[in-house]
Amino acid sequence: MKKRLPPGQTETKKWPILDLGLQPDIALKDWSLEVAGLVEKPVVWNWDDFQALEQVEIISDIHCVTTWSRYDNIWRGVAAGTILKAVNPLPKANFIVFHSHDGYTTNVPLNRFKDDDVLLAHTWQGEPIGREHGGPVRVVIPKLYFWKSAKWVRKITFNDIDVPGYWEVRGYHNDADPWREERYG
Ligand SMILES: Nc1nc2c(c(=O)[nH]1)N[C@H]1C(S)=C(S)[C@@H](COP(=O)(O)O)O[C@H]1N2
Ligand SMILES: [Mo]
Repeated sequence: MKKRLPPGQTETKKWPILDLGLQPDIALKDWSLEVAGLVEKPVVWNWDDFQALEQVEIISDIHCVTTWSRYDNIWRGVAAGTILKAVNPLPKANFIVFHSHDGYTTNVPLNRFKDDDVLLAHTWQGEPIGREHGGPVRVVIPKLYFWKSAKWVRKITFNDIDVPGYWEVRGYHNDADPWREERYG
């Protein structure tokens, strides 16, 4: 059986807060999500549009590169698969960049976004995700270190080339697999 705690990690029961020192305050009436780039049907969803999409609940563990892990987070939101079905990426779209309201960006291969545990979450343990943790909506990609899970996400772009994000150009590993300890470099 696969161990639950990746190498070099320590379990924590609390949920630490990490950001660039800026926590954008986005009212639901002002919230939108744009999905653009190499897709057949680009979209901009407002809050009601987003809530009208199929909603799922997914339980997953968080692994942060700063060595904390937090088990059994109950997320609710829209699965990556639902978004992919709506926009239909073009065959040459192999990479994704998430863009956030604080200026943060992070990149993943499309194949990582396709995992069935990936979602855009608005709820954690039955409560709306707080502003400090990236609400109204944040990305959750459980199989990668948590810096790949963009808080306050406002836009997703599909690209043919891989465009490194905020931490990726500052020495973090491009791939971020906690089981391979892809932390830096
Ligand atoms: N928009 C945005 N998303 C972000 C960050 C950030 O600074 N801005 N930090 C990343 C990092 S390094 C981590 S560990 C997690 C922290 O999420 P949390 O504060 O909810 O624990 O968010 C990731 N997503
Ligand atoms: Mo992190």
